Amino acid sequence: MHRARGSLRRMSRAGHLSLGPPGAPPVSAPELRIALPAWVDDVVDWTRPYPDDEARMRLAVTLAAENVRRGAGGPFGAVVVEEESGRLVSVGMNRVVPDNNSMLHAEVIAFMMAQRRVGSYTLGAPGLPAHTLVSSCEPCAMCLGATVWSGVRRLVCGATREDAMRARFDEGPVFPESYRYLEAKGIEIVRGVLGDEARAVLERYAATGEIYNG
Ligand code: AZG
Ligand code: ZN
Repeated sequence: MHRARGSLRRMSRAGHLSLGPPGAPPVSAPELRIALPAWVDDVVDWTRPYPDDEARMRLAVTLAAENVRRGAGGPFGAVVVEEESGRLVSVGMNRVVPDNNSMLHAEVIAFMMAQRRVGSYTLGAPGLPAHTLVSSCEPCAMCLGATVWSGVRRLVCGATREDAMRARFDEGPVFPESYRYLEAKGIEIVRGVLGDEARAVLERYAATGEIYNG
């Protein structure tokens, strides 16, 4: 391919995105594909119900731990379940580094997959059952915002924001008022479920892994 000197023309590994110089229109129609890694199906049992917060959190922490063990991303996992039935709707794990995408936090992936699956941009759409997000760590600023618009009715957290910051992650501007805002919207918040196990994954990653937003 001819490359003009100083041009920012680039082709992604998948060949989807080609950018010209700043200000120029894209050379081809951009496309972004977000996929879960194949190992997810070795770790996740999609057929069983996850009836309580501990069972749900165990899966979120397992996803985080496997992500670290396989060198597949940051030490965060998340799941979306139907609150009443315990049916598993989606899972997510941090994919920032392998996919070169700062948005791909575990919670965001779980929300996107869940909304695709139910066929609605909100999990709170009329006629849908109530949904819960279970995250191995309290959400960062981006994911807490995403939680508001996801349509979930409950948020269940494992490790704390302080645990993540101790592992050198910058979790952004999250304040007690941020949580009060969610509660005022009718979202129930539960903290500290399997907190020790979730923190241990953060600590393991901090010893060796790349801190991409510290
Ligand atoms: C993060 N915090 C949470 N909660 N989840 C992720 O995927 C993150 N990535 N960086 N900080
Ligand atoms: Zn986040």
